[in-house]
Amino acid sequence: MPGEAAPARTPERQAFYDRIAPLNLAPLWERLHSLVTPEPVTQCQPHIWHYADVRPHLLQSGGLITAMEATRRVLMLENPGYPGEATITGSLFAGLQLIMPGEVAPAHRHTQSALRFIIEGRGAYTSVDGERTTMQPGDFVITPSWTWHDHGNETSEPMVWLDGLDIQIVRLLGASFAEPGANNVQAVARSEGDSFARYGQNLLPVDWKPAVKTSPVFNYPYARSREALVAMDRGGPPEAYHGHKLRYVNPASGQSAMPTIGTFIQLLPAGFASQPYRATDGTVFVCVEGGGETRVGDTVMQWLPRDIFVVPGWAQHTHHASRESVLFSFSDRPVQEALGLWREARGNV
Ligand code: 1HN
Repeated sequence: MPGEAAPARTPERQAFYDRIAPLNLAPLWERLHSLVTPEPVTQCQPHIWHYADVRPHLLQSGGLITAMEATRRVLMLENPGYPGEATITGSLFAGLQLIMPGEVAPAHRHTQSALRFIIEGRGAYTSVDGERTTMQPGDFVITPSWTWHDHGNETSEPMVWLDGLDIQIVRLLGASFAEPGANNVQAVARSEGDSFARYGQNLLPVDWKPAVKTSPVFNYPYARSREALVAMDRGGPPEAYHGHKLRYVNPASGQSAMPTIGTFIQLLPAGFASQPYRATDGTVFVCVEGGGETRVGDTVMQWLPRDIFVVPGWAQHTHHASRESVLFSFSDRPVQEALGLWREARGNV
């Protein structure tokens, strides 16, 4: 067990540290207590972005730069505890992407995996390795690692979605690769709905073997997720800590739909108040429907549809739904689970 604090820094010791510093040597005993903490210590702060506050600025960015010039016109949601670090939890990236009518966000690929959660507008498409999917509010759409992707809005309304990426995880591991496409818009190679038909119906092509860890289903439509939650609610009482909560899975493995980002959707019945809960994965929530509040210590975050909020890892929290509410969420839980690190605590412990 590390001690409570670093040993005293005497002048003699300091002189020694100064002598070894040019050799790129440093004493562990000065740092041990802050490196190996008895419980998680994070810079991540609870924070909420109200969509009504963000939206006017996001739309202004539409007049400032084109999606083509920006490559991706995204306003990053930066955690106030990590200023300038392009992260919302410490391990994950989140941003709001705007694509205006008639625009194209040009094709590229990278080793970072991305999720899209559709916030506003309906009918723009994203294309993943030659297959397009049309996006509707509440849909959860995946861009797997190293797949070509471009987006286009052929509707007459702006389209906004939340991007979630494993940027900081890939950076930590030194595994970032990226390249632009030969063309801005990928050629369509398969008809729309092909992946959903093959992989999204509790059926799999008879001779198919998964080549990658990411789910072959790349659009999980909100209509289906919602139907499942509503049926669960009709079927019985909510679970005390999460209400009715489901995780999105890769149907070929039963594992999380994305290898590095866990994604979840939950229904909180009107008046439901969850019991205190915490887990080591800092989590980003989006209110899809309803309204309520989430408490983290002394911080109260009141949410309405399209609001986005973050609960730091290991921070005890409770949700209260004033109306029947649906929350989408994502975290690095699958990474922690794969490494045997994920922990949760239920109740006031
Ligand atoms: C990216 O490629 C997209 O493809 C969105 O839509 C957000 C944030 C950081 C780095 C790459 C996209 C991104 C991103």
